[in-house]
Amino acid sequence: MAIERTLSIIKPDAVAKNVIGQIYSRFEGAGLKIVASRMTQLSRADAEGFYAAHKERGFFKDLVDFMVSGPVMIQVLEGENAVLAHRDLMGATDPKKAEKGTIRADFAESIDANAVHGSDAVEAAAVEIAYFFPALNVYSR
Ligand code: RTP
Ligand code: MG
Repeated sequence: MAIERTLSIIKPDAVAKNVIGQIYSRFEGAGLKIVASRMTQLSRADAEGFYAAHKERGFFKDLVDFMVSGPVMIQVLEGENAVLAHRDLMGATDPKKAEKGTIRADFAESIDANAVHGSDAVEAAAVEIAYFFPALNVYSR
């Protein structure tokens, strides 16, 4: 099994709901370690840069508006097959389609306010981690 790192964002809706701890418990319960974390309020430039791959999509402006609507909690998770393990915990993008017991099924309101972000591949994770965390602020143990 490969030890991987992935980037997780607890989005403004879930931070506002005060469920950061409940979501962290799910990461820990699945064997994912939090090796860096930071609460921040994204600027439009931060959010547009982060989601640059989606800039031609019709939902891009709504996505950026939502991501800057309140503070987010950003973390690096580390563990066996972390990228897929994290996506499994998150559930489908649209919470109506998310499997029971997933973070989005339990905490998300809509496809826009869908509680969490997770990198979708190891290569994307490396880029996303570097976007938010300088190497010195990531702690392996
Ligand atoms: P994320 O990147 O946030 O982890 O979500 P994801 O991989 O499950 O979904 P992705 O396709 O990467 O889309 C990024 C975010 O854009 C919003 N979205 N809206 N209205 C729509 O059809 C639509 N499709 C995507 C969602 O908030 C999604 O999380
Ligand atoms: Mg995505």
